[in-house]
Amino acid sequence: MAVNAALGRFLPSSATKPATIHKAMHYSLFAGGKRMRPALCLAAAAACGGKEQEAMPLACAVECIHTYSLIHDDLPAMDNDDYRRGKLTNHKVFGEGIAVLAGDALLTQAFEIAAKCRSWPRYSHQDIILELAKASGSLQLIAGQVADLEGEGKKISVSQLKYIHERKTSALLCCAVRLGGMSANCTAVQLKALTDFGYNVGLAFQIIDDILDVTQTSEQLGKTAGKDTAAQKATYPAIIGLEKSRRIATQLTERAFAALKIFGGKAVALEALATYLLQRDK
Ligand code: GRG
Repeated sequence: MAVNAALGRFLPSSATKPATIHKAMHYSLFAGGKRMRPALCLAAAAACGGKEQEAMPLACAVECIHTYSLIHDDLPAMDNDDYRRGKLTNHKVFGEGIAVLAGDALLTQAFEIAAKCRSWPRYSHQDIILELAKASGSLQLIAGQVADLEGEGKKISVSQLKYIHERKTSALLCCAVRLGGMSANCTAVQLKALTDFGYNVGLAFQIIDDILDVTQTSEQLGKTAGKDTAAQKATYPAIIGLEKSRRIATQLTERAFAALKIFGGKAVALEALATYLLQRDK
Protein backbone atom coordinates (compact mmCIF):
# COMPACT_ATOMS: atom_id res chain seq x y z
CA MET A 1 0.00 0.00 0.00
CA ALA A 2 1.32 3.44 -0.95
CA VAL A 3 0.75 4.90 2.54
CA ASN A 4 2.79 2.14 4.20
CA ALA A 5 5.63 2.61 1.72
CA ALA A 6 5.62 6.38 2.32
CA LEU A 7 5.54 5.96 6.11
CA GLY A 8 8.53 3.62 5.76
CA ARG A 9 10.42 6.35 3.88
CA PHE A 10 9.53 9.13 6.35
CA LEU A 11 10.50 7.26 9.53
CA PRO A 12 14.01 6.27 10.64
CA SER A 13 14.37 2.50 10.04
CA SER A 14 13.72 0.20 12.98
CA ALA A 15 17.45 -0.62 13.09
CA THR A 16 18.39 3.06 13.59
CA LYS A 17 19.97 3.72 17.01
CA PRO A 18 18.49 3.80 19.57
CA ALA A 19 16.87 0.74 18.02
CA THR A 20 14.37 0.15 20.85
CA ILE A 21 12.48 3.37 20.24
CA HIS A 22 12.45 2.96 16.47
CA LYS A 23 11.30 -0.66 16.78
CA ALA A 24 8.50 0.49 19.10
CA MET A 25 7.43 3.25 16.68
CA HIS A 26 7.41 0.80 13.74
CA TYR A 27 5.60 -1.84 15.80
CA SER A 28 2.48 0.27 16.32
CA LEU A 29 2.63 2.20 13.06
CA PHE A 30 2.75 -1.00 10.99
CA ALA A 31 0.44 -3.08 13.18
CA GLY A 32 -2.36 -3.09 10.61
CA GLY A 33 -4.46 0.02 11.18
CA LYS A 34 -7.20 0.80 8.69
CA ARG A 35 -5.37 3.97 7.51
CA MET A 36 -8.66 5.85 7.34
CA ARG A 37 -7.12 9.26 8.02
CA PRO A 38 -4.51 8.96 5.25
CA ALA A 39 -7.21 7.63 2.90
CA LEU A 40 -9.43 10.62 3.70
CA CYS A 41 -6.53 13.03 3.20
CA LEU A 42 -5.68 11.56 -0.22
CA ALA A 43 -9.35 11.44 -1.26
CA ALA A 44 -9.83 15.11 -0.27
CA ALA A 45 -6.81 16.06 -2.39
CA ALA A 46 -8.30 14.14 -5.34
CA ALA A 47 -11.65 15.94 -4.92
CA CYS A 48 -9.79 19.25 -5.33
CA GLY A 49 -7.83 18.04 -8.36
CA GLY A 50 -4.61 17.47 -6.40
CA LYS A 51 -1.91 14.82 -6.78
CA GLU A 52 -1.43 11.90 -4.38
CA GLN A 53 2.30 12.59 -4.01
CA GLU A 54 1.60 16.14 -2.79
CA ALA A 55 -0.86 14.97 -0.14
CA MET A 56 1.10 11.91 0.96
CA PRO A 57 3.46 13.57 3.50
CA LEU A 58 0.46 15.19 5.22
CA ALA A 59 -1.51 11.91 5.15
CA CYS A 60 1.47 10.24 6.86
CA ALA A 61 1.86 13.04 9.41
CA VAL A 62 -1.77 12.61 10.51
CA GLU A 63 -1.36 8.82 10.76
CA CYS A 64 1.69 9.33 13.01
CA ILE A 65 -0.37 11.56 15.32
CA HIS A 66 -3.24 9.08 15.31
CA THR A 67 -0.92 6.16 16.18
CA TYR A 68 0.70 8.18 18.99
CA SER A 69 -2.76 8.85 20.45
CA LEU A 70 -3.63 5.13 20.35
CA ILE A 71 -0.35 4.11 22.06
CA HIS A 72 -0.93 6.63 24.85
CA ASP A 73 -4.65 5.82 25.12
CA ASP A 74 -3.79 2.14 25.69
CA LEU A 75 -1.41 2.88 28.60
CA PRO A 76 -2.38 1.67 32.09
CA ALA A 77 -2.78 5.31 33.17
CA MET A 78 -5.46 5.78 30.51
CA ASP A 79 -7.57 2.98 29.01
CA ASN A 80 -5.22 0.17 30.10
CA ASP A 81 -5.66 -2.05 27.08
CA ASP A 82 -3.74 -5.19 26.12
CA TYR A 83 -4.68 -5.38 22.44
CA ARG A 84 -4.72 -2.90 19.59
CA ARG A 85 -4.82 -3.50 15.86
CA GLY A 86 -4.97 -7.24 16.57
CA LYS A 87 -1.64 -7.24 18.40
CA LEU A 88 -0.39 -6.71 21.95
CA THR A 89 -0.35 -3.01 22.81
CA ASN A 90 2.93 -1.12 22.64
CA HIS A 91 3.52 -1.01 26.40
CA LYS A 92 2.82 -4.77 26.69
CA VAL A 93 5.71 -5.46 24.29
CA PHE A 94 8.17 -2.63 25.02
CA GLY A 95 7.22 -1.52 28.55
CA GLU A 96 5.47 1.65 29.67
CA GLY A 97 8.48 3.96 29.47
CA ILE A 98 9.28 3.11 25.86
CA ALA A 99 5.58 3.22 24.91
CA VAL A 100 5.29 6.78 26.26
CA LEU A 101 8.41 7.73 24.32
CA ALA A 102 7.26 5.96 21.12
CA GLY A 103 4.06 8.03 21.27
CA ASP A 104 6.04 11.22 21.91
CA ALA A 105 8.40 10.41 19.03
CA LEU A 106 5.54 9.73 16.58
CA LEU A 107 3.89 13.03 17.50
CA THR A 108 7.18 14.84 16.93
CA GLN A 109 7.78 12.89 13.71
CA ALA A 110 4.50 14.22 12.33
CA PHE A 111 5.71 17.81 12.66
CA GLU A 112 9.08 16.94 11.10
CA ILE A 113 7.33 15.39 8.09
CA ALA A 114 5.07 18.44 7.73
CA ALA A 115 7.96 20.87 8.12
CA LYS A 116 9.86 19.11 5.32
CA CYS A 117 7.00 19.15 2.84
CA ARG A 118 6.39 21.96 0.38
CA SER A 119 4.07 24.94 0.82
CA TRP A 120 1.33 26.03 -1.62
CA PRO A 121 0.29 29.42 -2.99
CA ARG A 122 -2.73 29.58 -0.66
CA TYR A 123 -1.19 27.64 2.26
CA SER A 124 2.15 28.33 3.89
CA HIS A 125 4.16 25.94 6.07
CA GLN A 126 2.81 27.87 9.02
CA ASP A 127 -0.78 27.07 7.97
CA ILE A 128 0.01 23.37 7.66
CA ILE A 129 1.84 23.14 11.00
CA LEU A 130 -0.92 25.14 12.70
CA GLU A 131 -3.53 22.75 11.33
CA LEU A 132 -1.76 19.74 12.87
CA ALA A 133 -0.99 21.54 16.13
CA LYS A 134 -4.56 22.71 16.63
CA ALA A 135 -6.11 19.30 15.93
CA SER A 136 -3.74 17.47 18.28
CA GLY A 137 -3.48 20.11 21.00
CA SER A 138 -5.14 20.79 24.34
CA LEU A 139 -8.26 22.34 22.79
CA GLN A 140 -9.03 19.38 20.51
CA LEU A 141 -7.63 15.81 20.67
CA ILE A 142 -6.27 16.19 24.20
CA ALA A 143 -9.35 18.11 25.39
CA GLY A 144 -11.49 15.19 24.16
CA GLN A 145 -9.33 12.68 25.97
CA VAL A 146 -9.42 14.73 29.19
CA ALA A 147 -13.22 14.98 29.06
CA ASP A 148 -13.41 11.25 28.27
CA LEU A 149 -11.23 10.36 31.27
CA GLU A 150 -13.12 12.70 33.58
CA GLY A 151 -16.49 11.44 32.35
CA GLU A 152 -15.82 7.78 33.24
CA GLY A 153 -18.40 6.42 35.65
CA LYS A 154 -20.40 9.68 35.52
CA LYS A 155 -23.77 10.35 33.92
CA ILE A 156 -23.17 12.75 31.06
CA SER A 157 -25.55 14.37 28.63
CA VAL A 158 -25.68 13.85 24.85
CA SER A 159 -24.27 17.37 24.37
CA GLN A 160 -21.31 16.61 26.65
CA LEU A 161 -20.77 13.39 24.71
CA LYS A 162 -20.81 15.33 21.44
CA TYR A 163 -18.18 17.67 22.91
CA ILE A 164 -15.95 14.63 23.52
CA HIS A 165 -16.54 13.14 20.07
CA GLU A 166 -15.89 16.45 18.30
CA ARG A 167 -12.48 16.65 19.94
CA LYS A 168 -11.36 13.06 20.52
CA THR A 169 -12.30 11.81 17.06
CA SER A 170 -13.66 14.39 14.65
CA ALA A 171 -10.85 16.95 15.03
CA LEU A 172 -8.10 14.71 13.62
CA LEU A 173 -10.32 13.21 10.90
CA CYS A 174 -11.34 16.72 9.87
CA CYS A 175 -7.68 17.81 9.95
CA ALA A 176 -6.79 14.92 7.59
CA VAL A 177 -9.46 15.99 5.11
CA ARG A 178 -8.55 19.70 5.32
CA LEU A 179 -4.84 18.98 4.84
CA GLY A 180 -5.67 16.92 1.74
CA GLY A 181 -7.51 19.91 0.33
CA MET A 182 -4.70 22.29 1.29
CA SER A 183 -2.16 20.04 -0.47
CA ALA A 184 -4.22 20.63 -3.65
CA ASN A 185 -4.16 24.39 -3.04
CA CYS A 186 -7.95 24.29 -2.57
CA THR A 187 -10.11 27.41 -2.53
CA ALA A 188 -11.73 28.76 0.64
CA VAL A 189 -15.11 27.43 -0.52
CA GLN A 190 -13.65 23.95 -1.05
CA LEU A 191 -11.93 24.07 2.35
CA LYS A 192 -15.23 24.97 4.04
CA ALA A 193 -16.97 22.05 2.30
CA LEU A 194 -14.19 19.66 3.32
CA THR A 195 -14.42 20.93 6.91
CA ASP A 196 -18.18 20.24 7.02
CA PHE A 197 -17.60 16.81 5.48
CA GLY A 198 -14.79 15.94 7.92
CA TYR A 199 -16.70 17.17 10.96
CA ASN A 200 -19.81 15.08 10.19
CA VAL A 201 -17.91 11.98 9.09
CA GLY A 202 -15.81 12.26 12.27
CA LEU A 203 -18.89 12.28 14.50
CA ALA A 204 -20.45 9.38 12.58
CA PHE A 205 -17.15 7.47 12.83
CA GLN A 206 -17.14 7.65 16.64
CA ILE A 207 -20.80 6.62 16.95
CA ILE A 208 -20.11 3.60 14.74
CA ASP A 209 -17.01 2.86 16.84
CA ASP A 210 -19.17 2.83 19.99
CA ILE A 211 -21.78 0.61 18.30
CA LEU A 212 -19.06 -1.85 17.22
CA ASP A 213 -17.71 -1.92 20.78
CA VAL A 214 -20.98 -3.49 21.95
CA THR A 215 -21.90 -5.55 18.88
CA GLN A 216 -18.58 -7.09 17.74
CA THR A 217 -16.10 -9.49 19.33
CA SER A 218 -12.52 -8.64 20.34
CA GLU A 219 -11.29 -10.90 17.52
CA GLN A 220 -13.31 -8.98 14.93
CA LEU A 221 -12.15 -5.59 16.24
CA GLY A 222 -8.52 -6.44 16.95
CA LYS A 223 -8.93 -4.69 20.31
CA THR A 224 -10.83 -5.50 23.49
CA ALA A 225 -14.57 -5.30 22.81
CA GLY A 226 -17.02 -4.21 25.50
CA LYS A 227 -14.48 -1.89 27.13
CA ASP A 228 -16.85 1.08 27.15
CA THR A 229 -19.51 -0.77 29.13
CA ALA A 230 -16.92 -2.20 31.52
CA ALA A 231 -15.42 1.27 32.12
CA GLN A 232 -18.92 2.76 32.45
CA LYS A 233 -18.13 5.11 29.61
CA ALA A 234 -20.83 7.33 28.22
CA THR A 235 -21.47 6.37 24.60
CA TYR A 236 -24.34 6.97 22.18
CA PRO A 237 -25.53 3.32 22.42
CA ALA A 238 -25.46 3.55 26.25
CA ILE A 239 -27.38 6.84 26.36
CA ILE A 240 -29.85 6.57 23.47
CA GLY A 241 -29.69 2.91 22.41
CA LEU A 242 -28.34 1.10 19.36
CA GLU A 243 -31.14 1.83 16.90
CA LYS A 244 -31.22 5.60 17.51
CA SER A 245 -27.41 5.69 17.45
CA ARG A 246 -27.41 4.04 14.00
CA ARG A 247 -29.99 6.56 12.80
CA ILE A 248 -27.86 9.50 13.97
CA ALA A 249 -24.74 8.06 12.32
CA THR A 250 -26.71 7.75 9.06
CA GLN A 251 -27.97 11.35 9.34
CA LEU A 252 -24.43 12.63 9.96
CA THR A 253 -23.18 10.71 6.91
CA GLU A 254 -25.97 12.24 4.83
CA ARG A 255 -24.84 15.70 6.00
CA ALA A 256 -21.28 14.78 5.03
CA PHE A 257 -22.50 13.79 1.56
CA ALA A 258 -24.43 17.06 1.22
CA ALA A 259 -21.23 19.02 1.91
CA LEU A 260 -19.60 17.36 -1.10
CA LYS A 261 -22.15 18.71 -3.60
CA ILE A 262 -19.89 21.61 -4.60
CA PHE A 263 -17.35 19.14 -6.00
CA GLY A 264 -19.84 18.09 -8.69
CA GLY A 265 -18.96 14.40 -8.86
CA LYS A 266 -15.21 14.82 -8.28
CA ALA A 267 -15.45 13.64 -4.67
CA VAL A 268 -16.26 10.00 -5.43
CA ALA A 269 -13.41 8.69 -3.27
CA LEU A 270 -14.62 10.75 -0.27
CA GLU A 271 -18.17 9.47 -0.84
CA ALA A 272 -16.94 5.87 -0.97
CA LEU A 273 -15.00 6.33 2.28
CA ALA A 274 -17.98 7.91 4.08
CA THR A 275 -20.15 4.96 2.99
CA TYR A 276 -17.53 2.45 4.09
CA LEU A 277 -17.13 4.16 7.47
CA LEU A 278 -20.88 3.96 8.10
CA GLN A 279 -21.11 0.31 7.07
CA ARG A 280 -17.80 -0.97 8.47
CA ASP A 281 -17.75 -3.94 10.85
CA LYS A 282 -14.32 -3.34 12.46
C1 GRG B 1 -3.91 9.93 24.34
C2 GRG B 1 -3.83 12.29 23.46
C3 GRG B 1 -4.50 11.02 23.54
C4 GRG B 1 -5.63 10.88 22.86
C5 GRG B 1 -6.33 9.65 22.80
C6 GRG B 1 -7.32 8.29 20.05
C7 GRG B 1 -7.82 8.52 21.42
C8 GRG B 1 -7.60 9.82 22.04
C9 GRG B 1 -8.34 7.52 22.11
C10 GRG B 1 -8.43 6.14 21.56
C11 GRG B 1 -9.76 5.59 21.73
C12 GRG B 1 -10.75 6.17 20.81
C13 GRG B 1 -12.09 5.53 20.82
C14 GRG B 1 -10.46 7.20 20.05
C15 GRG B 1 -11.38 7.83 19.12
C16 GRG B 1 -10.85 7.73 17.77
C17 GRG B 1 -10.89 6.31 17.32
C18 GRG B 1 -12.19 5.65 17.12
C19 GRG B 1 -9.75 5.68 17.11
C20 GRG B 1 -9.62 4.39 16.47
O1 GRG B 1 -9.42 4.70 15.10
P1 GRG B 1 -9.40 3.60 13.96
O2 GRG B 1 -10.60 2.71 14.11
O3 GRG B 1 -8.10 2.77 14.35
O4 GRG B 1 -9.23 4.28 12.66
P2 GRG B 1 -7.05 2.05 13.40
O5 GRG B 1 -6.31 1.12 14.33
O6 GRG B 1 -7.78 1.30 12.32
O7 GRG B 1 -6.16 3.12 12.84
